[in-house]
This record gives sequence, structure tokens and C-alpha cells, in this order.
Amino acid sequence: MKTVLITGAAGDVGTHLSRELAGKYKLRLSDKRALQPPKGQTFMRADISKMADALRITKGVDAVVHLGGYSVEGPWEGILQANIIGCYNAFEAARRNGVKRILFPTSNHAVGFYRRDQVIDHRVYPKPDSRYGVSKVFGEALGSLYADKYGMQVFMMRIGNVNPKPIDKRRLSLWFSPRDLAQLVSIGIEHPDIRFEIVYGISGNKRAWYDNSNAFRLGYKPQDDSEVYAAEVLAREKRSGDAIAEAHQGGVFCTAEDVPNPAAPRKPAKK
Ligand code: 15L
Repeated sequence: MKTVLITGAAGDVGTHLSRELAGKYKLRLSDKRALQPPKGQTFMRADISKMADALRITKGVDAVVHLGGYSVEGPWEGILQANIIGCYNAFEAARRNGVKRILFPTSNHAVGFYRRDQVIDHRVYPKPDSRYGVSKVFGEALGSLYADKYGMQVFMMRIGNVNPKPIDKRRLSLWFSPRDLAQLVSIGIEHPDIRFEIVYGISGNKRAWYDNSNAFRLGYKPQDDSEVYAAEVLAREKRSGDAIAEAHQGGVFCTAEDVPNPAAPRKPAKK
């Protein structure tokens, strides 16, 4: 059984992912915050913005799923530490420890300034909608460098919004169910021919703004489609009055200086 490190495991995506992948891989969870690992999984507390921590947690694993970092728009200092320095440390520590396979959750916000009336694929030029989006483009560029220069196998998922159900109109296009997330991550861990791939981390949504043919080519068969929730979501949708946000795929990230995280992190375990 492969040993897989998940950084940022206490966050919302990490929580869904570790639950979905339990029993399939030996999971090593890591986060800055303490967490009580489920039975059969281990936990290493680490701050990814420190190289010594990054080296410690990446030792002896078969693959890294680097979820750790700042997950919304926010102040530059936080994004710099967590998403620029932290991302570099994750790739560099994996390389130094001989870990070949790394999965990185880039984001829809790396391309959030594309308009909603456009369908984009994995080859489009980045159009970040925020400092956060820029940090994800940095991660994509770093992954490309580590694949070409050091032969690492890099799987980039431009993730939409992971949630048990889509939460609003924009997320009908971006929704990524936890079981589809687990399927796509498993492809990223297992597929024999990954060198450097960009795919969109969304379910099989009828309203998608993405041509996700690169994921389908690698065997992804999403089981969910947000359309089954569309009537209920649209009935409670209120217009924001922000024309720029409503015209672009990144929504409010295109205009706001701070965005609250819609998904509250898992409560830290008592020490
Ligand atoms: C993201 O990239 C964030 O990590 C997540 O918290 C959501 O805000 C998501 O995008 C989204 O666009 O809904």
C-alpha cells in the first residue's frame, strides 16, 4: 500500500480527502494545527513555511498531496509565507527526499478572470483574479519547473469548490463532490504516465466553464453533477450587485481584497 502525505489535512478539503481515501492508502496527515488522526492514519504537526518541517514530513512517502496553504484572498504577507515559500518548500523537500510524485491543488482562481461566457481548457494562459490566484499560478510554474528539470511527476488540479453540495450559482459551475475529489486524486497518485498535467478539479457539472478533456483522457469519470441541486440553489440566490464578480469565473475574488473561507476548518484537537 502506498504511503501518501496530505499537507493542510486539518482544512476542509483535507478532511474530506482523508475520509474518502481511508483504507486505500497509508495516510500521513500534516498541518500547522493539531488534529486527532482517524484510526490507521498518522499525524505530524508541521509548518510548511519552514524547510526543516517540510523535509521532516516528506521523508519516506510515495506521494505528496500538498493542500497546505492559504485558501482564499487575503493579506500578501500570509500568502507569501504559506503559498509561495510553503509551496517552494513542499516541492524542494519532496525532491531532496526522492519523492517523485506530487499533487498540487491549484485553483479556479488561477484563471478566475476568464469570463463566464467562455469555456476554457487546461492550455489557457493563466488569468489570476487575486493575490491568492497569483500564488496558485506560482505553484503551477514551480511544478512545471520541477517536472522538466528534475523529472518529478506533477499533477495540478485547478480545484473549483469542494463541498458536499454546491452552495450558490457560481459553485454550480465549479462544484467538486468529495467522492469525485477522491477519484481525481487517486488518478494523480496512480496513473503511470504523469509527467506534468493540469486538470480541472470539478464534478461532471452540466454548467461547467471548463473543458476537462485532459482529466477524462487520464480516466476521470465523475459520478456527480451539480445540476440535481440547481433548482434549490437558484431559488435562494440573491444578486450581489457586483457586475465584475458576476461576469467572471472567479466571482467575488475579482473585486474583493479579503474573502472569507466558505468552509470552516476542522476544530483543532485539544493538546
Ligand atoms: C478556492 O480556491 C478556495 O480554496 C475555496 O475556499 C473556495 O473559495 C473556492 O476557491 C471557490 O472558488 O469557491
